[in-house]
Order: sequence, then C-alpha cells, then structure tokens
Amino acid sequence: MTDKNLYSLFDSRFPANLNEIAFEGPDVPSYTFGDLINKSAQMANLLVSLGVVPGDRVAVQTGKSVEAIILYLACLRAGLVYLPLNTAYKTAEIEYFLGDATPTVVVCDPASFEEIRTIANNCSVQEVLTLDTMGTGSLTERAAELSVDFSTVERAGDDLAAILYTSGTTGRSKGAMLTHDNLASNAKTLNSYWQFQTDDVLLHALPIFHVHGLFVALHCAFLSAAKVIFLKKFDPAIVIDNLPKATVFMGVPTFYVRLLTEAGFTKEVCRNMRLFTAGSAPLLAETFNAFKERTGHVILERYGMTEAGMITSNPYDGERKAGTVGFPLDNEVRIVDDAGNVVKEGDIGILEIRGPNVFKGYWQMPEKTAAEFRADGFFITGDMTRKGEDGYYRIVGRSKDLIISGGYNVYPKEIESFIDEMPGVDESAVVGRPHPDFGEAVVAFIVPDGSVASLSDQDVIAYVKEKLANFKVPKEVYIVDDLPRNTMGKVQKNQLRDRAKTAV
Ligand code: MLC
Ligand code: AMP
Repeated sequence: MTDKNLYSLFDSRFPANLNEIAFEGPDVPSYTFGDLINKSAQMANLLVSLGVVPGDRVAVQTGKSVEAIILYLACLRAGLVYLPLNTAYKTAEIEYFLGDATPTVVVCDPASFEEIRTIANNCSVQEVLTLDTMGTGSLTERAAELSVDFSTVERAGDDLAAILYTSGTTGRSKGAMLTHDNLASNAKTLNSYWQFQTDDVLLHALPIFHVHGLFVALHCAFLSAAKVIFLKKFDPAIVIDNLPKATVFMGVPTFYVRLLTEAGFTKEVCRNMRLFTAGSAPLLAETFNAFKERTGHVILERYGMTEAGMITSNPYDGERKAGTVGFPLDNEVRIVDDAGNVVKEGDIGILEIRGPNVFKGYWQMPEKTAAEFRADGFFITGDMTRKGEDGYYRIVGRSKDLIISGGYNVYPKEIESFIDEMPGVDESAVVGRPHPDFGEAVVAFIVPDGSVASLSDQDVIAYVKEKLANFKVPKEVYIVDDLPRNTMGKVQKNQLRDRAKTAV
C-alpha cells in the first residue's frame, strides 16, 4: 500500500532543520518542528498503549493549546479518527456526539472531567484524559514518560482522518467523514493557490474545532513549514499587537468587523502582511470596502463547508471582488434547479460539487448520505449560487434553513425542538436576522400554551442558555399569539424574518 497518511505528507514538508520554530505566541511557549514530531510520537504511543486501534475515534473537547494540535497529529500518526468538538457544547450535546460517534478515548478540559466521565460510563468510551489550555493534564503528563519513536501507521487515501459534526436540517447533527485524501487534496490546493512560502508567518486566532481554524489555516502552514503565531482566542487588541510579525491572517467576517472598530488597526500594523482571507459566512461589501480603505489590503473571500473543505476562492493574483467567492478550486461545480437540472448560465440555483475534497458520507447515516448525493456523485451543498458574466461565483442564499452567526452554523429546527419541550410553550419558530457583529443573529418567536403564567422572553433565553451552546441562544425572543402560516399550514418564516428585522 502506498502510504496516504496525511501526517506523512506534513512530515515530508517539515524543514531539514527541525530546530526551526513551528509555533510561538504571546501566551504559549515556542515549539520547534522537532517538538511536533517527538511530542506527537509520545502521544501516539500513549493512545496505542490504551488499546486504541486504527479507525477508532478520539473525541476532543478542549480549548486552544499547541498540545491540542499535537494531539491531532498524534491521532493521524496512529491511524485514529480525530473528532473535535466545539468548546461551547453543553452536556446534552456532548452526550449525543459521544453516543453517536462511539469514540474509544475522550480528551477534555480538566474542569469538565467529572461530567464527561459520567457520560463516558454510559457509552463506548474506555478512557477519559484531560488537557487544559496551558497544555497540561493527564494526556501530556502520561505522554511525557513515553518514547519519542513512533512509526506512523500507513493509511489508504480512503481511510478516515477526521469526523466533524455539522448540524442538520432535522435538528440532529451529522458527522461528516473526512478521509486522508480529502484533507490532503484541499491542503495542497490551498497551499499553492494562496502561494504559501516557507517564510510566511500565519497569525492564528480561529478556534481549532472547525474546518477553518484546524484544516484551512494549519494545513496551509504545515505544507510550507511556515511558522504559526498561535493566539489562544480572537481578541482584536492581541491580533493588532501581533500583526506586524505576520504575513497571513484568516478570519470569519466578524473578526474583520471587530478589527475595524479598533483605532489601532492601521495600514502600519499590516505592513508585513501579504494575505487576509475571509470565509465561513458572507463578508459584507461594506466590510470589504472599509478594510481596503483602512489598510490598503483587499480581503480574499473564499467559500467552503465542513463536508468539502474549500470549494471556491477569489484569485490570489487576479481581481478579488466584493460579494463574490471567486472561482471553483480543485472540484467540479454545477448550479442546478430543484429537480437537479443545470440552470441557464447566470441564473440562480443550488450549487453541487464533485471532487477529491468532497467527504465520504455522514457517519452511520447511509440514508442521509444518499439523500445529499446525486447518482453521479455530485454533493448537494444547499447553497443558492449564481455565476456572474465575469465568471465569479456568488453565494446568494441558502436552500437549507440555516443561520450563520459569527461563523457558527445554527439550524433553527434544533432550537425549535428544544424550546417546544419547555413548560408553557405551545410552539416556536426560530429565524435569523441581520446582526452588525455576528452577521446573523438567532431570534425566536414563541406561542405560549397558557399553562405557565407570564412566560417571558428572559425565561426562554435562560432555558436555552442552560442546555445549548452559547451561540445558539436567541438574542431576542418574541412572545406571540400565533405563528403566520400559509394555506398548507407551513410557518411563513419570511414574515417572521421581516418582523425580526424591523423590531430592532
Ligand atoms: C459568542 N457568542 C455568540 C457567538 N460567539 N453569539 C452568537 N454567535 C456567535 N458566533 C455569544 C457569547 O456567548 C456571549 O453571550 C456573547 O455572544 C458575546 O461573546 P463574545 O465574548 O463577544 O464572543 P467571543 O468569545 O468574542 O466570540 C465571538 C467570535 C467566535 C466571533 C470570536 O464566535 C468565533 O471564534 N467564531 C468563529 C467561528 C468559526 O471558526 N467558524 C468556522 C466554521 S468552519 P453572553 O450571553 O454570554 O454574553 C466553516 C467552513 C468554512 O464554516 O467555510 O470555513
Ligand atoms: P459549515 O457547515 O460550518 O462548514 O458551514 C458551511 C456553510 O457556510 C456553507 O454551506 C455556506 O452556507 C456558508 N459559507 C461558507 N463560506 C461562505 C462565504 N464565503 N459566503 C457565504 N457563505 C459561506
């Protein structure tokens, strides 16, 4: 078998001098490429000693640390399937993911050890290890005692490297299965399309449990053995402090909106930068233009999704256009109508894609997988798209009922199902409204059933906040007598969106 382990690809690009710095940051120690190799070997040895075998899942819910990245590399090396979880997820959400993905090992923050242990006792999990944002915990303590020699396990291109959960229209999250080939092909495409070089310095402020921060940003850096300035979280002041040392920055639109509110964000601090990229949500032309005006830099907007990595990108050398996501990368694309027929050039339709970056399917959901692929292998993205006369693609909406808030996806159905269970609620409808900071905000309309006197908006917010991740909590709740419906009885969400828009 020719080894297609993604780690082997990274390793082949690491520098000859392993003492070169791979990661540094204002509040992390420096790590050389040699450290990445040795420490990932130790962690891989630890995981193997726990009895995990290639194909087993390792679920990880930890804050940002370089050790968490090393854990990702260790999983790749041992042939395990890395399963990162958003740190905002609460108990009920974690319970679902662990029950569905049946990981063998879970790594969590020491603060949630007891809670995760309790969940783990009721499912497949054999071992719970801890890792905090300082890089300490039972994972690193136990790994430090083990050998720095480990032979990376050979993998076929089609073997799973990671499972990333993405919320679904029905309210149940689906685990997107990504193979070593999927990740390698997208990494190589982006690394060359965006012209990464060894002397690049990536300023990293994104979370590391999603495609954007974990794969797009880090894989580009690894393939050029470029240094990463690693920030624990996005904080505009810290980003500004570190920008003069960097050449590349990647962010969701909210990052750029927030940077522009800072007086210290100037052309001067961006003097060494060669590339700013944006994605995960639409970048407003207003932000694009204000950014150009302030810094002289033109943000490169690209479009992608968990299931496929990056799909289109504005050009590196050519004109980057506001409100567009550029051209297809290394995948075929077509724009179709509801019946799956290709629309006339220039018309709006749903984007379908096929290529080496497109995932293998949803974990243990063959029906859902089949429903989202065409017979000829094209994946239905659910994004309403138009190709302009200039050849640039534009994402103009979504056929899926999805809200994107600060770069995080929220499916209304999940929140509606949850709120409908609340005592005093008859039914609910959740929509998105424009939000100056998060792009879109979650808003809920509630019809009380009369059983609870004076059910208030704050009661509903508190109820959701206790059980669901913070970015899913409605920013506003409206108590109404009934929901607007059409003659078929379907809730008219457009009317609710208009109401939510005019109410603020
Ligand atoms: C935080 N809050 C949010 C939120 N993030 N509410 C809605 N949407 C969000 N995204 C809540 C907090 O709980 C808090 O509520 C209040 O808003 C203010 O919090 P904050 O301190 O301002 O939040 P902060 O920690 O600064 O986080 C904001 C953020 C973060 C923008 C930095 O959301 C973020 O890192 N987003 C990036 C998401 C991302 O990486 N997406 C990539 C997906 S991959 P309260 O009530 O407690 O005050 C993908 C594919 C692709 O989509 O194409 O890339
Ligand atoms: P996720 O499931 O978190 O990977 O989110 C993927 C979704 O984010 C896509 O299907 C799009 O709807 C949206 N998205 C990503 N990038 C962009 C962009 N540049 N413009 C508009 N929408 C985007």
